[in-house]
Amino acid sequence: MNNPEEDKKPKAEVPVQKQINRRNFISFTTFTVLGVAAYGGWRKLYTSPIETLGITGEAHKPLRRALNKSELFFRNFFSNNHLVKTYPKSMAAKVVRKNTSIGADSRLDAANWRLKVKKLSGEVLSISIDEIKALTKTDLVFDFKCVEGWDQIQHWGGVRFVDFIEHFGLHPETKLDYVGMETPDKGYYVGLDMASAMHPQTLLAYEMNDQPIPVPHGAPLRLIIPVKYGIKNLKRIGTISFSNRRPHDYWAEQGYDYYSGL
Ligand SMILES: Nc1nc2c(c(=O)[nH]1)N[C@H]1C(S)=C(S)[C@@H](COP(=O)(O)O)O[C@H]1N2
Ligand SMILES: [Mo]
Repeated sequence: MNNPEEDKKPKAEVPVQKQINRRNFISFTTFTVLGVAAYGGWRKLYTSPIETLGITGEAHKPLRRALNKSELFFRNFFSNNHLVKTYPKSMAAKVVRKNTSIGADSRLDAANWRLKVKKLSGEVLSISIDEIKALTKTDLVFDFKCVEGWDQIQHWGGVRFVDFIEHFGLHPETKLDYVGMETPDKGYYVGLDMASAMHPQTLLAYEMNDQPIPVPHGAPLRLIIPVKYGIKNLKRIGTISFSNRRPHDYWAEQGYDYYSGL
């Protein structure tokens, strides 16, 4: 290569065909090396384990890791103490918009409704609506946002999730990463990261505009979680559970963002 004799020779003396062959060889080699690398990368992704079935549209783990990173960024950016903007009661809509009510549109058996809370010990609490109403009530007037593109200032009342946790001694459960909530018939379900569930404005709501929540809006108890889009605000809560694995999530299974944060 570094033969000085060779270097001195004018370029034109190298036969043209030879030059072309060398170029061809270089591009072929480069192409092959890149190709093998790309195939290897693709193969690695293709054969990587799939995320928990049914969640995040079954994304492969490396992709999920990228998603987790953006999720962490937003979690830190909107820290636990970051409060959502609130409004005076007078600004709350009198006619509240209604959206889908999957798992919450059948007749409500109010007399037999109980909130089931699955504790880590295996014990299942069965809590009546009166027990929940006996706890400190918090009102919240905020701008409710649906991913479909509408928003509305609404007034909800209920017990803060943190106060509920405190009252029922669920501290060990809050050490886990996720909270799962389902309708009594399991027709609709959401998974929530613990930080958002424990956000000081997250409510287990039983009132809308100072009245018991009407059935179309999630009677007798619904989730109001203002740091999330509407899809996570589960109506007619039946069961609450805690886990280190992502609980299944109705809309994430349809391809929506699992985190669905604002
Ligand atoms: N059980 C249940 N909860 C649900 C839904 C649903 O279909 N079923 N839809 C969600 C969506 S997409 C939105 S925007 C809000 C709408 O609540 P609203 O009907 O009281 O406006 O409820 C959320 N909670
Ligand atoms: Mo929504």
